[in-house]
Formats: sequence, C-alpha cells, structure tokens
Amino acid sequence: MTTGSLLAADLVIAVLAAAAWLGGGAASAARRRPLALGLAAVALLATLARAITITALARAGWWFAAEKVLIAAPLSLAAVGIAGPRLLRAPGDIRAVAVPLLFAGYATSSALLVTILHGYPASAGAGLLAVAGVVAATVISGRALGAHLPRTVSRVALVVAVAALLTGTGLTVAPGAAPAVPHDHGSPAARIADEPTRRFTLTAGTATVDVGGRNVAAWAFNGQVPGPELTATVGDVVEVTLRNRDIGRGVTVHWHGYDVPNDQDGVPGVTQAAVRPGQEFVYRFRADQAGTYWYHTHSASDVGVRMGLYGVLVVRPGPATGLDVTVPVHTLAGRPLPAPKVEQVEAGLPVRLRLINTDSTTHRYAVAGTAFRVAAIDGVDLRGPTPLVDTAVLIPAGGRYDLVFDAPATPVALFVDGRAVYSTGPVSTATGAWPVLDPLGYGATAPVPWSRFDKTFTLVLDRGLDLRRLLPRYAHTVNGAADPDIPPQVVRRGDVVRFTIVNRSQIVHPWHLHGHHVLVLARDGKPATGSPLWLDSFDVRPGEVWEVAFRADNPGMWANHCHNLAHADAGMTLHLMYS
Ligand SMILES: [Cu+2]
Repeated sequence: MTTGSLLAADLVIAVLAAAAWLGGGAASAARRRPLALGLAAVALLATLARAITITALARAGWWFAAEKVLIAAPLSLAAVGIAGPRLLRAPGDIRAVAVPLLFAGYATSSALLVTILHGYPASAGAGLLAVAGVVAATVISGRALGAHLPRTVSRVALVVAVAALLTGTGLTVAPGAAPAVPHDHGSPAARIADEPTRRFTLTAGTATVDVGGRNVAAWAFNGQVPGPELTATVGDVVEVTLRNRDIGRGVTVHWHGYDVPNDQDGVPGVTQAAVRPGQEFVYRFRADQAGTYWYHTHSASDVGVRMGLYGVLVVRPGPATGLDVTVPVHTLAGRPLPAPKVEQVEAGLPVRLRLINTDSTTHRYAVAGTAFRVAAIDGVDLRGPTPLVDTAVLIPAGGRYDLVFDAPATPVALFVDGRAVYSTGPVSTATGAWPVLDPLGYGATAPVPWSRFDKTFTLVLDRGLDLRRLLPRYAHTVNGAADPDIPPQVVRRGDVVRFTIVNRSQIVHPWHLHGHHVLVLARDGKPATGSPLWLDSFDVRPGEVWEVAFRADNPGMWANHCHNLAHADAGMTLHLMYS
C-alpha cells in the first residue's frame, strides 16, 4: 500500500469509529439496546484497527505518525478505556452507557478534527483545544440526559478551555513574522538593450468563445482561447507588449517554466504591478532555452487562467522538422477545449506532440497505435529515453511532456483522460488499464552535479485553519502558515539549495518554483534512477516526500507555489528571495 492509500484507509476508519461511537451513544440514549450494542462493537473494533493503520503509517515513513500517536491515540485509548468496561458490564438500563459512548464519540471526532482542521505543526494548544471540546461536549450531553457528573469535571473543563483558547488559537503569537514582499517595481523599460527579433502584442479582454457549439464567457488574449501561440528560435530576443483592454482584476504575463530575469517574470506585487484596464507593459527577454513552455496571467491567477488568459510558448533550436504540434489541454466553463486540428500524416514522418497541461489538476495522456519516446519534460530534453508501448503519462498542472515517434502506416490516436483528442483511424481505446510511466526511473542516469548543499529547506504542504487573520479561513498552508505569513526562503547567489517537500494533506499539490528548474533527487527516500529530471512543475501526492535541488543562479524575488491555482490563492504561496 502506498502512503497515500494508507492515509485514506486511516481516515475512513477514523470516520467510521467516530460515527459508530456517536451513533451508539444516541441509540443507547433512545434505549435501543441491540442497535447501541452493535454500533459500540463496530466502534471498538474500528478504534483498535487504527492502531494498525497508524503503525503502518509510521513504518511507511509517514512524517507525521508521531502527532497521530500524541493526539489521536490518547483520545482513542480514553474512548475505549471509559466506554469499553461499562459496555462489558452489560447494564440493565442501556441508557447508563449513553454518556460514556458519547464521550468516546467526541474523543475520536476531536482527534479527527485536529487532523483535518489543524495544520502542521501539531501543538500543545491544539491538543488542549481538542480535550476542552471533548469535555465540554460530554458535560453538555450529560446535563441533557440528566446523568450525574461530578462538579470538578465542569471546573476542569473551564480551565482547559481557557488555556486552550489562549494557546491553541495562536492569539498569543505575534502575527506577521514574514518580511514584506516588495511592491510596484515601476517603469516597463526594456531590460535588455538588444533589438528584438520577435515581436508580439497580447491584448487581454473579455470575450465570448465557442466551446463545442456553446457560447461561453471568457477572458482572452487577442480574442482567442488559448491566446496566440508564440514561437521563437534559440537566440531570438522576444518582445511582448501586453495590453489590458477591460480585465478589471488586472493582467500580467508569467512565462511558465521560462527562467527569465526576475523583472520579466510577471508576478503582480512581486516583480511588477498588475496591468490595469487601459495600461500596458512590455516584456523583453532572450530566448536561450529551447523547449515547450506556456504563458499565463498571474493576476487573480486562479480565475484568470481558468477563464482563458493563457497561451503556448515554443522555442525551437532551429526550423521545425516533421510534424511538430502543441496540444494545450484546458477546461473552459467545465468543458474540455477541442485540440487544434492535425492533417493526415504520411508514414515515416517524425512527429513531436508537445503536451501542455494548463488546468489546475493532473491529466492522463495515452498515445495508442505506436511506440513513442518522452523526449523532454518541462522543456528540458531527457537523456537516453527508451521506446514505450501501451503506457500512459500523467502530466501535473502546468507541466509539459514532449512525445516523439515516427508516424506509422497504421492508425494512431491521442487520449486525454480516456477521451480521444486525435485519431487517424480506429485504434484500441482500452487505454485506461495501461501502466503509468514513472519519470523517476525513465531514461539514462547521470550523476548529481553537486555533492553538498549550502541551504536546505523543508516545506510541509497541508490544510488548516489560518487564525492569523481577522476572519479565520480554511487555508492551504506551508509549514503551518498561509500567504502572506509564510516566511520567504533566503538564499545567496551561487548557493546549491535543497528542498524537501512533504505533502501532509489528502490532495495532490503540483509544486512550481519560478525562475529555476529543480533537479529531482529522490521521492519517498528512493533516489531517482532515470535521466536527470529538471522540472518546474511536479505533483507531490498525499503522503509523498520529494527531495529536489537547484543552483541559485537567477537573482530576485521568486514566487514558489502550488500550481493548483485555487490552492495558491488560498494561501499556498511563498517566495524565494536572494539576499
Ligand atoms: Cu495545491
């Protein structure tokens, strides 16, 4: 079992235990003896089963097994210890065990709530808050059922509750340990003096676009979704004039995966001010990285990209050969946009499919009818890619895979999430059961270029109540904090930097560092064995631990965030800062 599935099993069992204890308590309060005893038996078994899942998680290297042992285990033990013996005594009046059963229900529910609501790191305050909640709920239930509870119980509950409120909610912690991020970098002067060799204009505006025969409200560059495909040849100086016609939330252009100088990176409030309606901004950079990239607004990025403010950026080393097509996959108003049309291809012609995931969630791609190789990931060529047959690839949000093959004389088809987006004739459509490529073991290996790391940072990705703001919110957090309270990671130019990224939550987080590609060192403690993987977007699945590294060679202030853009907007954004 993977850590992710163990986590899911543990969660299901915990929910079952809590529900069965509470249900047993309610049934005994209603004097429904057989139901109460049945539910209590289920609850006992489920609570004890968590000892197995928690042990398995600890053995699988789950970073946070300790906190389950510290908070969930004592509460579960208390539940079993108090409710169990009373049940075994089989009281004549089943109502006599209602309060102990409810207590067990509150104890297991509160351990569950700590896991779900209170992000990393678990604190004494969170534990106290959980205990206070359990005691208070038990006292209230006891009163309601007319049970006799000693007066000291109420007094203890009050003391614990006050202590918990002070420590657990962080009211005693001074907010805003994070240094401020600089704002408004001023004039849009061209950053490099060379005369541009490729000039483009992108005008952002509201538009109506046709999606599968339905008119949909969109935000578009030059009236189209995706925006125009920008192409260049290595060595070109690219100049892009961005104009905002009527997007009230503002617009910028971020060159996703293209490691441009910091002031061209297009992050509002960090590298430039958002471009307001009627304003413009000129981007200029040298196209010295070949490969498949894309561009998108970074202003109100979740809604902006979803509504259509994105396009493809392809930089080729020379003239295109064979059939070289980009396939940006995007969901607009809940429907997949159609892929660009491809003419019939003659057999033997080299084909390059540049697959780009512009959505906020992972997509599954499968090429049927031919062997293929993964030539590049995130714009960087792989070393020694071998032919693959009947194998699917998973592309994270923001990620790109270049698949290459020679067109066969027989039909081929490309499937995205089981749906054929291209097909030159009838092929097997049963791609759903194909194995998925693990890029960490694909291609020819090469030694890691560094033997030591100057800086090491740990990022624990999680979900939790963010109580630092006036209005509490359920945020996506990094190291227990949400944007803008996450301290930036400070490096010096030339440092070799290592990130350990741990996903403590129950959902996938596609991680994206601006301005740098990172080299994957290991996942879940196992070193990468395939081609060096230089990524700018990678899925950190629930329970996974990724080790990645890079050389700090592009000074500035860089966004470092989840590319599920709703998560980024809900707190999961921090910054890499050069000192
Ligand atoms: Cu995320």
